[in-house]
Amino acid sequence: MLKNDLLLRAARGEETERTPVWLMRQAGRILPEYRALRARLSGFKELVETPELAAEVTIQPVDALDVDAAIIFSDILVVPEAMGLTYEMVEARGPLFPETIKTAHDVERMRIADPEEHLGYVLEAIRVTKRALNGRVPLIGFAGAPWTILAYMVEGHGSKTFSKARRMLYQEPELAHALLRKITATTIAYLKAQVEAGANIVQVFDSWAGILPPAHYQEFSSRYIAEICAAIPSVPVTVFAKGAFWAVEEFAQFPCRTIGLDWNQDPRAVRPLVGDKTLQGNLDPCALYGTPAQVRAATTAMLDQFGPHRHIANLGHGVYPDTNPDNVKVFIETVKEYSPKLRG
Ligand code: 1CP
Repeated sequence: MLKNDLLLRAARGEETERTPVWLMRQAGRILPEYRALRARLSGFKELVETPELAAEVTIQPVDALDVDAAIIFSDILVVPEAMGLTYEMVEARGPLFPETIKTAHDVERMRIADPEEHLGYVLEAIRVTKRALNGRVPLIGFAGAPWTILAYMVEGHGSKTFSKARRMLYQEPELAHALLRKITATTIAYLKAQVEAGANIVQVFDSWAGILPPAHYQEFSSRYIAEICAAIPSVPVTVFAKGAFWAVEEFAQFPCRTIGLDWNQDPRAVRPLVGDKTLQGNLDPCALYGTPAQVRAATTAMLDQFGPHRHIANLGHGVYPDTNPDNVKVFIETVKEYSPKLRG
């Protein structure tokens, strides 16, 4: 039994006494306690692959920030690794795949991962976290959308353009689909296993949605996200496709419950397009660089735009590591103080 189930009730579309709030990337470098723990370790992967440590940093923001949900500390790139493509996390630079996907043979070599066998450390981290949370708040599980995972597997690292990955969609669409099918099968099994391990809601991150033209988005991304949503009927699913403003009406037809908005989207324009779906978002992460009074004003303006119900307050993307945690607290406290007033 959950003591605070605001997030789940809002996700299901039920009316709540106030708007729930959490932040994408809430576990991480904004917190001094995260940096202290991280400094004692060999690297990011040790943290991700040691369930007790992953659980500890998952719970840090619940203690420090009093958010309404925890998100399991992991990364979307554990999925390509489970399929057979190892990643490194280079300090201050980001992920790097020493080998990438180029040919049909490379795609054939990739396995549809077995969650217990290849991602057991994440499932164990979820179990440890659930025990330690003891029902304080819901736990969010997550995975990358197949297109975003393909982008890293083909490109090998972060990129502004992901032009190698996008080239594959034009030059070898069948090869891209073969890989996307394997990623989708892995992701469905993985998210189901996360739910079995204790995740109360899951989020699909399509971080690189916005670099595709709409026709390619339908052909190579959204149809696979729809498959994932249909395969997870037991908990609410949130779809966050950064930059894909054109896809919102399509998502409204998906068997998902919540649609994440980035800060480029106007909630007042989106609301009439999405029926009874819940919306999540969407304060500009840079708004947290303002003074506390500015953060308060930006947050109340955002809450006014979404209205009282079917909203989960969040940023429009992950919180930036150099954000002052005091301003993050102002954001959270403003949601808690102001959103009940919206209920009149
Ligand atoms: O030690 C460190 O602080 C390294 C930075 C870091 C962290 C804290 C990385 C490297 N990943 C994470 C954790 C992480 N990644 C979480 C934790 C839970 C939380 O939200 O609190 C989550 C949900 C992710 C998901 C993730 N990883 C995404 C999707 C969300 C998004 O931000 O769009 C993506 C694209 C990644 C890849 C990745 N991992 C790390 C970096 C620096 C990147 C981006 C690289 C790039 O620029 O392409």
